[in-house]
Formats: sequence, structure tokens, C-alpha cells
Amino acid sequence: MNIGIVCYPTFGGSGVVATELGKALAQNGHNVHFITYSQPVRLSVFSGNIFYHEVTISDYPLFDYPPYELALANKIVEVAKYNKLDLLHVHYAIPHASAAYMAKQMLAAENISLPFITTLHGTDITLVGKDASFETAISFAINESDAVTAVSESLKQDTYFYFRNVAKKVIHVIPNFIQLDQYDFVKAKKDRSLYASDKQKILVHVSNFRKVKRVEDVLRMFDIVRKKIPSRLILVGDGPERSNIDRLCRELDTCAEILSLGKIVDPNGILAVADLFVLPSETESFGLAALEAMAARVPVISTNTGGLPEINKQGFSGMLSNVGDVEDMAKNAIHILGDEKVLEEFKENAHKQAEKYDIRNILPIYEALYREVIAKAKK
Ligand code: GMT
Repeated sequence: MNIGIVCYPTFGGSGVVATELGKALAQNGHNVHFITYSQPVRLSVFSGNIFYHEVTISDYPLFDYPPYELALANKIVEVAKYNKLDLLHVHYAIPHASAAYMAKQMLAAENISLPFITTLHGTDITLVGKDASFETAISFAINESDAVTAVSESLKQDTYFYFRNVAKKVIHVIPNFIQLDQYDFVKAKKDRSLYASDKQKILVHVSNFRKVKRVEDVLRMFDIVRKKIPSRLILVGDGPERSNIDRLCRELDTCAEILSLGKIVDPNGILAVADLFVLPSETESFGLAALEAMAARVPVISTNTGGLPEINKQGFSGMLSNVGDVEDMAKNAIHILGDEKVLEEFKENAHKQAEKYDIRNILPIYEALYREVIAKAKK
């Protein structure tokens, strides 16, 4: 198949999922065309059947708000026409689904068919999308998509809840995935001493440091844990909450025990040395970072919100608490880290849980949906 993929190229999970999916599709022999405004961060390896098409917007003084959606639709049309795309897969509804719809109409005017699939990822529904200023347009684009997928059952239900006008649209749940064989860490384990002594446990948090991630809760729970268990906290990522975090670590007097590593393209090397992953999000449609941790045999302390309970199994791959309950998170962390046997069991179970989400199990589901959508469009 000739497949176009539209996504955000940044560090966000939706861009990571889109990129990894494209790479896996290419490995399976499909031609994959990424269409976005800069090269996706995880797209470092190119092969003969992976292509990248950059969307550029001309800078004009009148444009306080450059019309990205229009430029994207234009680029989709160009790529679809000259590469004979069979299908377009857009990740994150805003504004990709509307741009896809616009491109589809432009192509239809030239008798070219381009069915498109929209994958809903999270805040496009739970935070941004439900905003009144987007709702009508997003509902329309979802309804006009040839197929819609959501990354968890929870996100599917949220979509029906927030967007009453899409009640009749079928939403397929296709969970996010990892490539399990990329988490073989024998070599990386050697680097543990760079971050902590043998006596210390390593807690890790990876996010884009937005408010929704509640990174302050990571610091507050760590402050309780470190008083019981010698440990260090590694923070990976950066974003708007960063200065609040720096202030809080000074206030709690924990800065010496915290390593802030900033944005790292591939955090696997850090996960390799971690004992526990912390994800105390306010809302999380899936929690790809938690799945990546589990794949690396790292148990997860998370909140019980959104899609997290679907991925992180209570008492098996990790433990879950109510949003903001840092005492409970700390208690759970101490339970897991305080006993080597318990820790080892959680580590093994985390890996077992991640196996279910291996790309080998998820890719065929996407391919089947692609085939179904293309066949329908040809009728
Ligand atoms: O909504 C965001 O935080 C951005 C978005 C993204 O682009 O990374 O994240 C969402 O999609 C990820 C990939 O499907 C999910 O793993 C995240 O849980 C989800 N974020 C939220 O729901 C907050």
C-alpha cells in the first residue's frame, strides 16, 4: 500500500506512535509518506520506502496566525497525486482531520479518491478538542473520516461523552504499541553508575512537562520515598512546568538527588537503569511513556485516570492511585522498592504486560483496517 501519515513531528506521544507505525509499515513493505512541518524526531533512519514531505508556510506580515491547515491540505493533495496514495492516516484530530477532509474534497474534484483514517490520541479530545471554539469543526471531521480509531477504550468513551454529535460514528480501539525487541538492555545497564550508587534506587519520569502531567506530584512523592529508601530521581523532558519544578526542588531541598536530563530523543537508555517509573497525570488517554517503561521491565506508579488502568495493571505491572494522592503513590513506591523480591516480580510482570502491546500484535490490526477502508472507498 502507499500510505500517507500526518502527525506532529515533536516529542509528543502521538508523533512517536505515528512515526513508529510508519517505520513498521515500511518494514512490512509498504511505501510510507510522512507529511508534516519538520522531520519527526523519531524518524532518524530512512529506507528506500520511507519518504518525508515538509509542509512550508510562507511568512507574510498579514498572517498573525499562519494558515497551517491550508498549507497542509495543499501538501497532502500534492503528495497523494504524485505518489498515488491509497490512504491517508492522520494522527491527532486538530487540525489534521480537517486538513485531510479538505484535501479529500480537493482530490475528489479531480476524480481522485483518498480515504482517510483519523486516530484520536488524547488532548485533541479531552482538553483542546472539547473547547467550544473547536467542537463543531472536530465533530464534523471525525464524522467525515473514513474510519476513526482511539488509542484506548477510555478515550473512545470520552469522545462520545464530549462530542455528542459523533454518537453514531464507529470508533475502533487500537492501542498504542512498542517494539519489544528494542528494549534489550544488557549493554545500557552498565551505565547505571552514572546516575546512582549501588545502594540507591532510580525513579524516572518522562514527559513534556505540561500541567496535565503534574510533575510537581513526582517531586512530592519522591520527597517521601527518599526519606525511607535511598534513591535518586531522573527527569527526562522539558516544557512549561520546568521552572516550577526547579523552584519546588529547591523548596523541598531535593535538587541534589534529582537529575534533570532535558529532552532526549530516545529515552530507552535511561529506562534501562530505572527501577520505577512515575506518571501522576491528571488525565492520560493511554500513557505511552508508561508502556515504554514496562517494555524496559520498569514497574509503573501512576494515577488511575483515563486509559492508564487499561495499561498499568494494579498490583501486577505497577500500582495506581487517585490523582494528586502523593502519599498513596509514595506508599506504593516504597512497597515495590523496599523488597528486592517484590521489585523483581513487578519488573517481570511489567514486561509481561508490555508483551501484549508489541508491534507484532498491533500492526496487523492497522493493516486490516487500512485494507477495509481502501476496499470500501473503491466501491
Ligand atoms: O495530549 C498530549 O499530551 C499529547 C499527545 C501527544 O501528542 O503526545 O499525548 C496523547 O497521546 C499519546 C499517544 O497516543 C498518549 O500516550 C497520551 O496518553 C496522550 N496524552 C494525554 O492524554 C494527556
